[in-house]
Amino acid sequence: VRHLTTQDFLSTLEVFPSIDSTNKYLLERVHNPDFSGSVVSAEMQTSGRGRRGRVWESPFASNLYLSIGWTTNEGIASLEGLSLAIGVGIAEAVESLGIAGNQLKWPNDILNQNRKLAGVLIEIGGDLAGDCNFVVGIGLNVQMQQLDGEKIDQPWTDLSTLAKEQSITLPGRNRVLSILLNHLLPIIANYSHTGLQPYIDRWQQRNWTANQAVTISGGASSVSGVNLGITESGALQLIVDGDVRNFNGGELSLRVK
Ligand code: BT5
Repeated sequence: VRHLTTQDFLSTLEVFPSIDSTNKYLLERVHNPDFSGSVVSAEMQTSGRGRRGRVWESPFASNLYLSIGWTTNEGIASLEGLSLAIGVGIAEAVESLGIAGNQLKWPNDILNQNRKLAGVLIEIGGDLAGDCNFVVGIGLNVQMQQLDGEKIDQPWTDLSTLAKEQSITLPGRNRVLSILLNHLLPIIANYSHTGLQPYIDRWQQRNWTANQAVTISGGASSVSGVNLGITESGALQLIVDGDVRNFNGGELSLRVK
């Protein structure tokens, strides 16, 4: 087993004017050593993807659509909970711009005052017990343009709106990208040593709907309970009918009850 280091990343940085999906592009190539550790971004995506076949609206300029890909022989288990740590990294990067009030919605959304600012999609290929390929995809709204109002079926926001609301001057988008990478690459490179542990409190501090009644659903079934936040392995913990129960997995979605 060889541990990753930050030097294993940013071997290449590709910027596309337009692409179908930065995640798709990198997932198809990351097994090739030339692509391990690479970062791919685009000005727009024609089929930006979310989880479970959902769409990530990706209009031209000036948002960030970005994927970070690498191979590892440490197996999939070494990266359990990574999407939660990535959420913490994005929230802290945004806060370092001076923007307050970010919240994390399990498992993978970054919200600000109940509006979605960013989403994370981790995709995995290869041999899950051994050599596997990881792609972390991040969509961060910087200045949403050219989007007809009804396209996104939930409240959303972007950094420029938040900056105005909070009377902050935003740096340029390329600077935002570099700040984001400076937060995320060390998290990813060190994750197989650190695990989720250093991120749990930082996640809990930003837990959207902490101690509130929520419903989680997956497919046809749903469960309601009080949101206690995350466990050591990144499961969501709810009090359901007086019992503490843990819910795992990327197939579930959370909403306010
Ligand atoms: C996500 O999925 O939040 C993961 C989004 C990951 C996007 C990045 S962009 C770079 C890389 N390449 C890709 O192809 N994807 C990744 P999910 O939790 O399933 O949320 C999807 C839902 O978010 C949609 O159903 C809408 O409700 C909402 N949504 C779509 N586009 C949005 C946007 N630009 N801003 C805010 N919310 C959006």
